[in-house]
Amino acid sequence: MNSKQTKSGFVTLIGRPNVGKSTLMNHLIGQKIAITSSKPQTTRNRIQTVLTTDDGQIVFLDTPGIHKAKNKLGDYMVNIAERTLNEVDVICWLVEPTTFIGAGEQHILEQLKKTKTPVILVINKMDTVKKEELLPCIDTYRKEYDFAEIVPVSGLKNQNTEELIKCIFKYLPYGDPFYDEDTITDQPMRQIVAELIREKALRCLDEEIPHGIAVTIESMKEQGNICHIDATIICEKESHKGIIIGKGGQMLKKIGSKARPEIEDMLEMQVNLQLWVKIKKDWRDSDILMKNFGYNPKDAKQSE
Ligand SMILES: Nc1nc2c(ncn2[C@@H]2O[C@H](COP(=O)(O)OP(=O)(O)OP(=O)(O)O)[C@@H](O)[C@H]2O)c(=O)[nH]1
Ligand SMILES: [Mg+2]
Repeated sequence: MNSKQTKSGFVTLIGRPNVGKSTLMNHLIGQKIAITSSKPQTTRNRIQTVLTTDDGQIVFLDTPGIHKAKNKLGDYMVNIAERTLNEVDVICWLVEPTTFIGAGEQHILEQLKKTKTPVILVINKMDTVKKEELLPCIDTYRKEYDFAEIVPVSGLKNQNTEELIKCIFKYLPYGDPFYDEDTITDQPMRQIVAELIREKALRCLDEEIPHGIAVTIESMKEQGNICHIDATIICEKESHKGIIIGKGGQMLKKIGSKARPEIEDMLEMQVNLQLWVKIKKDWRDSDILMKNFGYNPKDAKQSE
């Protein structure tokens, strides 16, 4: 069928929180699957997406930002991210375009030194600096590690992303695609809906609260041309519940009205979205509650 031999393999996107991993992944596959926000620690689970081209297939793993964890959820997130390092053909390490290598980057460098997997250094957000500022940045990082490639990109503005894809293919093994070409992600629809609601909550709410919320889908039923969705926003404190609901329910309404059109676009049908708010004290430090909200501590354990 194919005159040309195709390549296929797994590529993880790792880096500190907020460097733009999810934004880049969405642009690479040309569809919004992972949620993004200006607040660190947005992504909490490994999210797999698939890019199929004439050259073959790349399976991307978007991961939570690697940070100093302050609770069990944080540990879970960091373990999920670091675990991918040994499971892939290529590691893309995303960094900010600066010449300062902080403790966070040093920690990641130490993890990279333990693997034999080729590492592509992706200097993201190149749109925020002048071209001449990139060279010193490249030099700084080159001294720290023997990268397979160094590629500046802008995920947000889609700059130089074709070049990144070309570089990735260089390091993938020859082989048949893992998934059929229509496959975009492994995320179940309910999960994507829950994440879209969490994204809107993250974007609408201030500082402290977003880190303590989770979203669960209680029910999702199609009736004729309408999909009825009941979802619950979980938070940690009574005071947070008040803020999430807002005066006269205004905040909850705002979150719902931002999430609904995106869910409708995705499901290609009308949506009736009902949002509820519940308190689960300290859920981020409870194995049982975390598991309930889709963060199974078992999944984060190293398999070796
Ligand atoms: N200017 C600029 N901003 C970007 C770029 N990529 C991402 N951002 C912004 O950076 C912020 C974080 O983006 P995310 O994609 O959520 O970052 P992340 O690395 O997935 O973050 P975590 O999931 O928290 O680890 C958002 O406000 C993005 O709009 C870029 O190339 N240029
Ligand atoms: Mg992310």
